[in-house]
Amino acid sequence: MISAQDVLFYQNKGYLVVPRFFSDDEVARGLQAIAEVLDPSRAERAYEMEPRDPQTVRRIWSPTQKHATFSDLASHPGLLDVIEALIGPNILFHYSKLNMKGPKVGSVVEWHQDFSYYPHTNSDLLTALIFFDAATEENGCLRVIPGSHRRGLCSHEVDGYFRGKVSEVDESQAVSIEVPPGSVLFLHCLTLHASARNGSSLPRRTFLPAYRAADAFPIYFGPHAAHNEPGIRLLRGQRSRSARVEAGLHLLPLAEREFGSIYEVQEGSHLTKDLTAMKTAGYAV
Ligand SMILES: O=C(O)CCC(=O)C(=O)O
Repeated sequence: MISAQDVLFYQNKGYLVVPRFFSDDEVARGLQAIAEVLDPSRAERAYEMEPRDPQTVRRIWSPTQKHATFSDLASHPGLLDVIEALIGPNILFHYSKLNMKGPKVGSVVEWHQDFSYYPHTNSDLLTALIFFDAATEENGCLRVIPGSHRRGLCSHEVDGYFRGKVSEVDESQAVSIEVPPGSVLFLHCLTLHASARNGSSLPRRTFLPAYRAADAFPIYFGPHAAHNEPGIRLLRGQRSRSARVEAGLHLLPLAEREFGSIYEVQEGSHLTKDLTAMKTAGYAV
């Protein structure tokens, strides 16, 4: 469990790192589950490849629906204890994804706030980034701008359309999240974050289950957000009979064309791509 000081840190900075939260055995089970999901004999190919190296997977969509190890990790009681301390007792599972960040190719993720992709009535949403490998600057660790969640939602548009990235960020404020395997980063949905290309010979595989307070309801139902809703599950506490609403304007992620992942909309490859395979596989941003 975390301390009152940890909760204050999260409230002030918009993130919290718990090093070595999961044991080496749990990490090994996660890596084994990745290998099983990617086994070529499996009929379902629910993943996205690196454009620069079409043999390398960059993203497994909805891993909690593909392997029990991931749904068990996402509902791990110790993890939920931390989440309860950060967003309250009534916790919904929102969606999940797994970023592979492969050696030498692992794609760049540009600066963004997760909330821009799926605005809700309030901002008690967070993602737990569970690192299966050591994360270092060399293999493209996550970078965050501490305190940026307190400055509201930035525009993520280019030429009047949602492109899932913020162009003006003061990178001198950025902190690199370098952690050993098994560590967890709890990330507020409004905290600006990014990661560089993996230039190293080591992978940086990260499982990302996302959560929200039960009284946070989606206010945007475009394709890349609405497909998560059927998978919403109550993990702890009670469902809410009312929506808690934070004042202010919520920008909506109105893209020029539907997209399958954060990578595509940031790169602009969604403007030309055939998205049929992603729609059938149940993708997540
Ligand atoms: O794994 C990363 O480097 C970035 C994760 C992220 O921001 C995302 O997938 O939305």
